[in-house]
Amino acid sequence: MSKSLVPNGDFETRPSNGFPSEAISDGPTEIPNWKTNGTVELVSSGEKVGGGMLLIVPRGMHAVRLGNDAQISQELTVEKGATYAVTFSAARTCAQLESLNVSVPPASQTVDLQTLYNVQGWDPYTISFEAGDDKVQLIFSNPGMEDDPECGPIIDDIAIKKLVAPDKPKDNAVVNSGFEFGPWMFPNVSLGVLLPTNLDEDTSPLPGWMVESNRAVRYIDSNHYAVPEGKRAIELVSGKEGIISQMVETTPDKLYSLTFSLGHAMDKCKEPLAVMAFAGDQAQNFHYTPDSNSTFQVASVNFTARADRTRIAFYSVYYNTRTDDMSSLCGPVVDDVRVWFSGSRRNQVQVLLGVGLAFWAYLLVLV
Ligand SMILES: [Ca+2]
Repeated sequence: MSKSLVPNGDFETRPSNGFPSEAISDGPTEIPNWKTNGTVELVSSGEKVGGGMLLIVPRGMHAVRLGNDAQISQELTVEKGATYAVTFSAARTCAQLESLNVSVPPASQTVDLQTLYNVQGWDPYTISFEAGDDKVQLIFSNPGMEDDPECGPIIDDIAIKKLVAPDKPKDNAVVNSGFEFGPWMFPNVSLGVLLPTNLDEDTSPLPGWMVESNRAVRYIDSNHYAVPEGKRAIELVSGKEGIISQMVETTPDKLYSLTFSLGHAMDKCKEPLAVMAFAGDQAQNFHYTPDSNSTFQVASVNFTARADRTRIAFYSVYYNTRTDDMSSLCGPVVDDVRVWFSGSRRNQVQVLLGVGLAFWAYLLVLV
């Protein structure tokens, strides 16, 4: 088991009176390492609830279900002042509006589980916090009050990772430009990690970046997806409702280029794939054009900085789904984002000249 898992974060540690599914005793089940409040149940893979619905256990044999207003918590030893990302898997049990509140007081975030991002019915998510002390309480609670007491979110695989602030490269104004710094990902989970809304750039689970929208973007790894550069990238899975952005340092009135890799994750995502890229007052959309030699292409936007900070942002132009199940959400991949001083207009002129020459060459071939 990974050292990033919090103690009994996968709920596979056997309670002293056995798992409820073994029906050894009728007493309330304790959950080793966790404190509980309200109706918290250890559920087993293959178990059904009233109505015959099969409970989803993300991984392994066991997970927990939080009933109305119920919570589980655990005290963690951390490094005061450091920023941490918590990765956990969550599933909803009923086709109702379910959400999960994750808090490390005073930080608190509610994750919406209404959107099903893939057909397996569960997804890994991440949230982050800055440790105000060397002991913190990690609390998962179900803020819902549903009519059916058998509803309520299921959680599993809770892991924690201390985030390291990436160095700022000399020739690139973008921090964490290749998305290599981010939350914990289980090496054998193929679903990536969803990054929900995060407007606080100082404590983002993806250092340097914000998720501005109310839907999530997916953090993907090269073990399971095609990644343009390094081991990690972002897949924009929520159309115009999944926006990642960063405020980069710029010098007013200077000309810059934003370049990035636009790719296909090779996850059976149905094309067309396209992103809208923003840099200052410029916005441009780019379609991914498949090339047999590569899973990505490089795109660029030129802009003149108007202030000492310029916003760059990306969203997916389309709402894409996978071709095999027609419902799992997917989209274009963005990686290797660079903002650099282009100094003069020369580069732009060269590109235009190049395009012009190619056009004339094309005409000559036609003739
Ligand atoms: Ca990368």
